[in-house]
Amino acid sequence: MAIAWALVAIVIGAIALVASGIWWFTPLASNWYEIDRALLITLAVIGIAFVTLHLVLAYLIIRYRRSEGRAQFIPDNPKIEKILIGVTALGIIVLLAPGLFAYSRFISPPRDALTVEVLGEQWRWLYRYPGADGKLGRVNPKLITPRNVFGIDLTDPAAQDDVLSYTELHLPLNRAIMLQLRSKDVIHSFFIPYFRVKMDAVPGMITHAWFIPTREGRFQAVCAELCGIGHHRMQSPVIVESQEKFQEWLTKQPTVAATVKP
Ligand SMILES: [Cu+2]
Repeated sequence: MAIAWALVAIVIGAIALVASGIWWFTPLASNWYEIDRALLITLAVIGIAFVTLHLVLAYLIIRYRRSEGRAQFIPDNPKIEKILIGVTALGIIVLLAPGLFAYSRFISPPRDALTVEVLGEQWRWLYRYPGADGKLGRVNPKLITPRNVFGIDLTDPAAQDDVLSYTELHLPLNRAIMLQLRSKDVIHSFFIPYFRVKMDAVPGMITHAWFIPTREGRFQAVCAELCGIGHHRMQSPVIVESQEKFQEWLTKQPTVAATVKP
């Protein structure tokens, strides 16, 4: 009996926790409402399954406890099996479909997106913007020095006007952003919770993630992959501002030609 009541208490506690909202999502500040929708549908499906299964189990424990006689053994029941298979299949479809819609959008970024390079290293995030030519210059890990932390190929004409930010990520409001991620040492994961953006930065390869910031303000990027003793301080401010303010900030930042070149 105690087990049955414990199951009921778990169900009530779980519902109260969700209803209280203390661990609810941060308010969305990007275009990725599909991701929130997929999460909510997942929560609803597993929530219904969780509550139903726990309550059924509690009921069965009480109904067939020893003083009430033994439960009856039924070798098989095709009708119940058909219902269970049908409900389970439906549940899996409802769980998977919204994620596929979100994923199809995720893998088809807008063509006019602004490319920003994010470089992870133990333990900070560095950013590089294309200059007026709209193109990021070539990089080569062999060219990395304390001065040229990005490993930029200084002979590449496209690299000269690249703009570097060693501390903050500034983004223009309502403009599609394509992040291009690299790592210099171990696997990091670039995560901006308010934007629902999270992508691994892996040594030896370039990864991508895109989004549209839809709210002005200050946000935070963190590392979501345990990457060493300084992992907890691998974070940086993310500032979303109007196109004009963004442009003003960008022109004040050091370019490759002005700072990295000897
Ligand atoms: Cu990290």
